[in-house]
Amino acid sequence: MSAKPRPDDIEARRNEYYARVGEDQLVPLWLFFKDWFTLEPHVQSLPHVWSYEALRETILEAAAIVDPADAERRVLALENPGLPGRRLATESLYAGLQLMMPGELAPCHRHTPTAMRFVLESDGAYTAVNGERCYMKPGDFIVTPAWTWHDHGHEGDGPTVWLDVLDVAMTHLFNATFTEHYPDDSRPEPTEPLDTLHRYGMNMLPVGYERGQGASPIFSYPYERTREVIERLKDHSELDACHGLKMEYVDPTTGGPAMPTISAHMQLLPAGFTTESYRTTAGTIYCPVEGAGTVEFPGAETPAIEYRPWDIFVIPSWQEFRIAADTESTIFSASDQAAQEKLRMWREQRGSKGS
Ligand code: GTQ
Repeated sequence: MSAKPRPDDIEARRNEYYARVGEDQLVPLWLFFKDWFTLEPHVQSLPHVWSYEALRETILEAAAIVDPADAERRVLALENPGLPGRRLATESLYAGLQLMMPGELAPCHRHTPTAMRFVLESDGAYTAVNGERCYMKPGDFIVTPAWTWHDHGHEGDGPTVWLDVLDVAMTHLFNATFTEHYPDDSRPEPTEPLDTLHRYGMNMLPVGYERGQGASPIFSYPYERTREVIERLKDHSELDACHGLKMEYVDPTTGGPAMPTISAHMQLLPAGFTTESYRTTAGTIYCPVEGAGTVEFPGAETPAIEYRPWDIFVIPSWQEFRIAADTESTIFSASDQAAQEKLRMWREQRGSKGS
């Protein structure tokens, strides 16, 4: 009966079909299956380092240009070179460098994105969460849970600089971003300083406390304590080949990550230690506190990253790397591992992909 359609005939019929279904908001999956269901992640973000020496000079210039009272926050977003125009450090995390000068106040607001701060320079500046002031010192890690009122102030001397990391790309993805400004340009009455640390962070909990409310009830994890823990452990601890001595900041009421979406860690690498090759789907933002070294990308053309204290570098999802510490290094990091684990998406690979 009918002959098999000629190849250019079927091609024409397909194209006519694609155009017609397209008008009805339909797309044939077979046209994009391979693009979407990749054998492994196709990552756009790139490894990148911002040197603190250069960053510091640049953010200080902003002091003369904008005031946090008008700008809401005086922050430079760290935009990944592989994500132009996206304002993101990795596909899932925003990172920004915030500056406060003596006497300044940043207005009080709250938003559904969760925020964390990692302090680079500070003497006498505070961030307040629900009115509880937390005076910042270099190396401190601070949690601002979703929908908590927060404001910043500076009562000391010299510039205060910290790194903000927020999960705002996730609230955008889920169309769940809300922001509210505290009424009348005011702020909550200050409460007892360090209250939450004493109430929840001393291996005890108030009777009847409802555990696991999402984020840690402790706002502040001072570097003094983190450093002491690492110092006390380092000489008699077996070092993980991929991580050295690596400790996670946790919600003490659950033992889980301090925030529902963002994981935060501090790791120590002894002088001369080189980690084994490693990769994880958790794109990670690093900030060394002490030490100097190199991040290498075995088998890739990506140039190595040299790090010094307070530099900020990003290692994207599924990027194989190893860290070689020239001098004893303590390195803070924040990633989306907490969110990925909850969604059962997180993976890691220890050792080289070739081996
Ligand atoms: O300090 O509250 O980098 O709301 C971005 C959004 C900081 C903050 C940022 C914010 C803040």
